[in-house]
Parts: sequence; structure tokens; C-alpha cells
Amino acid sequence: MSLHCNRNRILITLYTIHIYYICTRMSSLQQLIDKNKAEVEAYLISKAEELEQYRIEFLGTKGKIKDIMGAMKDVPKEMKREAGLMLNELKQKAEEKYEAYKEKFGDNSNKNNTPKTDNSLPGLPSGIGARHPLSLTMNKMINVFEKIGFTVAEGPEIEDDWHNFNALNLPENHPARDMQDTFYINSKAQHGADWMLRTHTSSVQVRVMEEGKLPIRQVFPGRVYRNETISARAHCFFHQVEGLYIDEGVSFADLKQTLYYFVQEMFGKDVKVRFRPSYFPFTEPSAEMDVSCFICDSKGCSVCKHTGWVEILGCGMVHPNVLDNCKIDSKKYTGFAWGMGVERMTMMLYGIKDIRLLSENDVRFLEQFK
Ligand code: 2NL
Repeated sequence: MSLHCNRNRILITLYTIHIYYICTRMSSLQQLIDKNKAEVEAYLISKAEELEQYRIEFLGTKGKIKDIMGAMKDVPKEMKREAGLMLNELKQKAEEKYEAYKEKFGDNSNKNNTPKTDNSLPGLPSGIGARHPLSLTMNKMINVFEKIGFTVAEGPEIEDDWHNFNALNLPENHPARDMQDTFYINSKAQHGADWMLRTHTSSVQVRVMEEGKLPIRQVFPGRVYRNETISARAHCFFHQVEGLYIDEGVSFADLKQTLYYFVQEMFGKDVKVRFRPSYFPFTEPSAEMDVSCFICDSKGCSVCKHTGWVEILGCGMVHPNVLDNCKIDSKKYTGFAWGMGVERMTMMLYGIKDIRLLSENDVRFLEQFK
């Protein structure tokens, strides 16, 4: 170590002589400063020891910069100001380089290795997530039915012909089976059955009915698929909450009251409902239910297309053929069923104008539901 220091000292002393030599020979302090600047820039530092070496050589009390400062006394008075500025610039450059590397190699002043972070400080907060608006709506819908004794059932998204169509009184040549509407997976594959993405959650209801445990009072939430062109109003996959109630003596009056209770819980006690006759292959009679427009209080707006009413679901009494297909005695049992779209309901509740926002998962959209 002392050998090392002595060597440094000898080098530095030699350098001092060298400086005087250059100062007299070149008669220009500028050249000396420029030379040092270039040396500072070119000095290679790859480890902490080299950084210390650099410090001693340029910034130490017996270093090159101090030496040049010593040489300042020989600079003529009228040049002192300019020379001082040049020297300061060199010093600043040398110090900046030193500080930059000091940061890189860590501060060695922390000799006893005490940790530099205070572990008692609270951690950085991580962002709170938000439920997807579809989940919010779906949960709200399910909760209403749970309050009046309905339970939840789920089933597969890949279905066979029987559960998605045949059992539901959708005959072989029904237009709903068309390739235009249904995503078939492979045509007439194993055992002559078509596999497809379910087009409604009614297929789960068929599975429940086939189990034969009665009465049935359930809701069926889930994703369904239809081969539609994607636009602001339609998507090739969306979500439904369907429902089914089968027991002895279930009537259309029960259907009306159950769905009326549902909309009151969803939209408030002042909401009005109306039923319009409709057609579905799996129900008879069938109806569609409208609610009074809660956006404009039925005064007329773009949501209700200035009619004062918005359609929210399709429903009806389960067709006797469907009951028979599922081995439920249609002479003894009756039931009602309904189906509604979760996207549509969500768009109405939150004023969302484009259905695609609900499946793109743009965080800027989703974080608004915190
Ligand atoms: C609509 C119409 C509806 C059903 C779904 C159903 C299921 C079985 C038996 C009878 Cl297993 N019906 N479901 C009934 C009527 C309408 O959905 O427009 N949904 C969005």
C-alpha cells in the first residue's frame, strides 16, 4: 500500500515538473487543461479500485488539478479570470465523472454494511383492480334471483346437436342451425354428432332437466357464441343469463310476477313492464318483455328509440315437446323460462355505446368501474 502511495507520489511529483515544463514550453495553460480534459474523458474505470486511482490522480490533494491550480500563480494577471474559468470547467468535468462512477460502484463510505433501505417503511401501493362491468351486471342479475330461491348452474361451452338444438324443439332444418349463425367445430364427426359452440345457455337447462330432479328453479349464466359480423351493437360472443322454473302448476302468472320482481330490483320500484307476444321454438306461448325507459323516464331518447320502452328479455312457457324430450312428464309438470343478454343490460345500465368495449379489455375503460 505504502509502495503504491510512494509510486503515486513519485508519479505526481514527476508530473508537477512536467507541468512546469509544459507551461514554460507551451506558454499556454489552455493546452494543458485541454490535455487533462481529454485524459479525464479517456480514463477507463471498470472497478472501484480504478475509480479511487482516478480520484487520487485528478482530484486528490496532490492530484493533477491541484497542480494546475498551483501553476495559476504564474499566469499573468490579465489572463487569470479566463484561466480560472477554464480550470473550473476541467474540475467540474472530473468531478462529474467521479460522481457518476461512484453511484455505479456503490458508496464505499458505508463501511459496516448496514442496509441502505429502511425496511420498516410501508411498501409501494399496488393498483387496486376492478371487476369487469359484465361481471358486475351478471352478479347483480344473479343476486336478484337468488333472493327468491333460484340457484346457479353452469355447463360446457362446446355442445352437441342434441343439447343445443334437438332437445329444444329446434328441428333439423330450422334456420337457427344455419352455418351463418352457429360455429360448428367439425361436421358429423364422432358418432355422427355435430360439435359446436353453444348458441345459448339453454343447453345447460336441457342437461339439468335430463337429470330428472324436480322441481327446478335455476339461473344459467354464461358465454355463448353466434356467427355474427362484429359491430358496435353485435359480437360473435356474448353473455346470457337464462332461467328455468319447472314444477306442478306453474303458470304464466308466475312468470310475469317473477320477472316483474326482477326488473323492480334491477331498475327501481317505479319501472313499468309490458309483454308482447313473440315466437321461440322452445316456448309456447312466447313473449318479449319491455321495461319503461329508465334513461329518459319514458319521455323518448336514443336508447328507447323514442318509444318510451326498451326490450330486455324473451320468455315463455316451456314447450311440452321440450319437457318430453328431457323425459319430464308434460301432463304433470309445467314451467317457464327466459333468456336475457348481459351485454345489452350492461350497456343500458352504464350508458356504454359500443359492445366491443366489453371484450377488448382496454384498462382505461375497465378502471372506470372501480
Ligand atoms: C332471448 C330469448 C329465451 C328461453 C330463452 C328456454 C330454455 C329451455 C326451455 C325453454 Cl330449456 N326456454 N329458454 C326461453 C325463451 C326465450 O331467450 O331473446 N334471449 C336473449
